[in-house]
Amino acid sequence: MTDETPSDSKLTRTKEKWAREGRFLTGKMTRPEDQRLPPGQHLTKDWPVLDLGVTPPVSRERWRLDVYGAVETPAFWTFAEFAAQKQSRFTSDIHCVTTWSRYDNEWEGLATRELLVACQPREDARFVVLHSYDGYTTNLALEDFAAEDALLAHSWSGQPLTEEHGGPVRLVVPHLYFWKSAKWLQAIEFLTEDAPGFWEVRGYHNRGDPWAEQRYSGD
Ligand SMILES: Nc1nc2c(c(=O)[nH]1)N[C@H]1C(S)=C(S)[C@@H](COP(=O)(O)O)O[C@H]1N2
Ligand SMILES: [Mo]
Repeated sequence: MTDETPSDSKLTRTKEKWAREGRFLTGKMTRPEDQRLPPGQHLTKDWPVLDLGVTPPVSRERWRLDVYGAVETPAFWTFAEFAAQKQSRFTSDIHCVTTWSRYDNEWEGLATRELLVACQPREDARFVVLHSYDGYTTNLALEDFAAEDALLAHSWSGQPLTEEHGGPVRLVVPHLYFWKSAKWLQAIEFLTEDAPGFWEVRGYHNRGDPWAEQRYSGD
C-alpha cells in the first residue's frame, strides 16, 4: 500500500513548499480566554476534503483494526468487535493547517482512553503511529493520543462517516492540527521511540498545536 502513496503529487509538493516558506504563520502564540479560533485560522461552515488524493475503498465488512507494538494486549478487531467496545460522543472543533477551522463536529466512536484500557500500553510506551489504508502515517505522543476528547470515530452528525472523510473509522484528535487525525485507520502501533509520519518528515511540525501555531518543523 505504501507504494501507492502519491508522495510526489502536486499537492504534496505544494504543501512541502509552504513548510519551507513558513506560509500562513502570524507570529501570535497565546490563547486568550475568550478566543475559540486559533491564530491564522478562518471559519468555514462546509467541510473540505483533504488527503493524498487516494480514497481507499474499505467497507465496514472488510475493515480491520490492528493494535500492536508496546502493548500488553494487542487487538485485531473486525468492525463488529470495534463497535462492541464502549461508545462515546464528543463535540469538537477542527483546525486544519491549511487555515480552515470548523466548529461543533459531533463524533461518535471509541474514546482513545477506552482503547488504552483495553490494550494496556506497556510501561515504556511513549508514542503511537497511526497507519492508514491509503499508506498515510502520522505520529503522536501518547499523552496527545490519550486526550480526553480524542476518539476513533465511526460517525459524524449521527451518520456513518463517509468514505471521503475517512470511513469506516478515523482518528479525531481535536487539540492538534487535523493532519494528526488519520482517516481510513488501519493500525495503531505503540512505540518506545518517536517515528515521524508522512507530513512530519515533509517539513510539518512534529506535534502540531494550533494555539502555538506549530505548523512547520522549527516553529
Ligand atoms: N489516511 C489519511 N488520513 C489523513 C490524511 C491523508 O491524506 N490520509 N490527510 C490529513 C489531513 S492533511 C487533513 S487536513 C485531514 C482532512 O480530513 P477531511 O478530509 O475529513 O477534512 O485528514 C488528515 N488525515
Ligand atoms: Mo491538512
